[in-house]
Formats: sequence, C-alpha cells, structure tokens
Amino acid sequence: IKDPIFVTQPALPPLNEFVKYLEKIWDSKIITNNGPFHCQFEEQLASYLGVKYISVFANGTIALLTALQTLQIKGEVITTPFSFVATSHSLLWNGINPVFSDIDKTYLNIDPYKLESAITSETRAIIPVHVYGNPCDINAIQKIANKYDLKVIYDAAHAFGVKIDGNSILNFGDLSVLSFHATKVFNTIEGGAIVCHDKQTKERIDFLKNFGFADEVTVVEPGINGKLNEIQAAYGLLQLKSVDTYIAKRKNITETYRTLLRNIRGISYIPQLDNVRYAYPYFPILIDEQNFGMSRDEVYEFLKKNNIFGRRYFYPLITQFPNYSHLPSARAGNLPVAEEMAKRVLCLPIFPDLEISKVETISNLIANMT
Ligand code: T4K
Repeated sequence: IKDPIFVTQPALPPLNEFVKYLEKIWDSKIITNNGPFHCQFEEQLASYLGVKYISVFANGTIALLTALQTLQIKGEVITTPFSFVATSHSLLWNGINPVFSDIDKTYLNIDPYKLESAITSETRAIIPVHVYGNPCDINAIQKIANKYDLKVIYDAAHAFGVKIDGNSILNFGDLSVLSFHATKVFNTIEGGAIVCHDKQTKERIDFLKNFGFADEVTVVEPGINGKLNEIQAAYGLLQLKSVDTYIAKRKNITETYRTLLRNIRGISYIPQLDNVRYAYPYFPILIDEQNFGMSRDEVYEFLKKNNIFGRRYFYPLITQFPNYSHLPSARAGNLPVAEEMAKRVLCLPIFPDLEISKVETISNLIANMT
C-alpha cells in the first residue's frame, strides 16, 4: 500500500454547502452563544437520534464533566478501565474517586455481574461506556442502580445513532454523553453533547455550560464554558444530512472485514445482535497469540511496516496510567478480563472513504501473515 491508511479519517461536509452557511454567519455576525444554528442543530439532532432533550457542547470531555456536575455527584463512581482516558479524568476533575470494575469477555463493556462487589457506602453513580458502540447490558445495570439508589451516566462517545429495538440507546440511564470529535462517526471537528430526559435537567445543563447564567444578571451555578460555536453548529447541521450514508459505508466495510477474517484461527471479533442498529465506529479484532502465531503487538508492527496504522484502543488500560495505578481497584488481578483484552485488541482502519479494495488488501495481509 503506497499511501498510509490510518485507523480513521474524518468525513467532511461538502465545501460549497458549508460556504453558504458561512455566508449566513458572516452576514448575521452571530458567531456563538446559543445562536440560530446552535438551536437548529440541537432540534435536528434530537429528532435524528430519537431523544427528547439534547444539549450540545464544545467537546465530549467538557460534556462528561458537566454531566457529573448536573447530577451533583461526589464520593465514589464505578467505571471501566477499558476506555479512553477522558472517561475517568472527568471523575478526577470533579474530585470524585474512581473505582474500576472489570469488563465482560464478549462485548468488552463493564460487567454488571462484577459491578455489585465494587459498591460501597460512598458509591453514588456508575459510568459505563458503550465501548466501540456496542450496547452495555443496560437492563442489568439499571437493576443494580435501582437497588443501590445510584445514578447512571453513560459515556456514549462511540454510540451515536445506536438503537436497540428501534429505541435510541441514549434514552437509557440518567444521562448519556456523546463525542463529536473528528475521529467519530458523526463529527463537528470538536464537539459533544449531553442527552437527558426532562426539560428541567436540560435547563440545568444549559446553565452549567454557560458559566451558570440563568439570565443576564443571575448566576445560579459555578458553570463552565462548554458552548459550541455557530460555525461548528452549521457544520454539524450539514453532517446530519450525510450521516446515514457514512454509516452505510461503515457497515459495508465492517461486513467485508467480518467475511474475510472469518475463518482465520486466532482472530475473533465482537458478535453483533440482531435487534441493534449499529453505527460501526471501530472495527476491533481480538488476537489470540497461541492460535494465530503472532502477538497483537507483532501484528500491529507488521501492519505499520505495510503503511497500515491500526490502533490499540484501549491499551494501556486507564488503570495503568500514573494517576490511577495506585488505586485499590487498579491492583493486579482485580481486572483480569480487561488486562487480557487490552493485550489482544487491535482496531483496524474504518472510515467512509476507505475503499473496499483496501479492506480486502488489509484482510489478505492478516490472513497470510503467519
Ligand atoms: N469517552 C470516550 C469513550 C472516548 O473515546 C472519547 C474520545 C471521549 C470520552 C472524549 O471525547 P472528546 O473530548 O474527544 O470529544 C482520539 C480522539 O482524540 C478522542 O476523541 C477519542 N475518544 C479517542 C478514542 O481517539 P487519538 O489520540 O487516538 O487521535 P489521533 O489524533 O491519533 O487520531 C487517530 C487517527 O485519525 C490519526 O492517526 C489520523 C486520523 N485523523 C485524526 C484527526 C484528529 C485524521 O485523519 N484527521 C484528524 O483531524 O484520540
């Protein structure tokens, strides 16, 4: 392969269309602070996603921080070590103690059956992550949350457009947080959102993302600046028109990989459920060194030499970083499945403009590697 292929590449809206939106912004001189594009974007997003209330943000991390502020979470929060580090950083920034609980072997999401043993009298909430857009076991998690009176905030950074039995995954838990980063299925360059289920909470989130201002002279909370500007909101509106095409292309790539890598000893991937509508943000494979004959890192390096830049999301585990490694829940042996999966996983390139012939080349390379 001549030109490098990265794990992802953002899909961009048509430039001529974007210029038309820019002209409107230039004319109005409203460039941020809850402007017309921002309002329209929230409305259309809610309708596309099938959710009642959404508040868009400058990025997913500030949305996560604000979600915790919205519910005034303190004390301990249980989360997964198998995620992007922003998930647990949002806890440290809020002065909350993260408690890590292990993941399940099949979907690599937090394991509800192990979760209960991590609960203490200080636990206030759970932050599960729909890793790679695969839905968590939402019913089992909610049952535990109800039993112990805990809040559930889903890190849904990977779960844009995901539905279960036709219902948005974002309708579960108390809040869900999205990321619209350039590397995501739906991007506004940087961006994110919080989904909530009632008007009052939406209002509180909107205050919190605007310094806590309720009106010109009233500050009700120590809010932050989490606002998305008009240019990115306009870009987002254009992206919404194409997102179904992006998802269809990702689906085609996923199906090609699944077919071509199906019968390779030592390579497996995450199963799909019939009642889920996926958005295909990543294509992770799991490499079993004994059966495949090469370790995950050897495969990663081999592909790199061939100009194919996969990524080891999520290695290292969050619990291996210095801010977390000293925590009791990060101790060796507490998270055996996460530790094993972090050594085995490799995300292969997937993005709307990736040609199927390239997917075939990558799959053939893997098939003939050992
Ligand atoms: N929770 C979860 C579960 C998350 O995964 C994330 C973000 C968050 C929360 C936080 O949301 P945000 O605050 O980011 O909205 C990327 C992203 O920066 C990050 O958004 C994402 N998760 C994470 C999983 O991946 P890197 O360091 O891997 O990205 P980078 O810059 O190496 O990009 C990967 C490849 O994409 C590059 O090799 C080339 C290509 N690329 C990238 C960019 C930025 C492009 O072609 N064009 C581009 O503009 O973190």
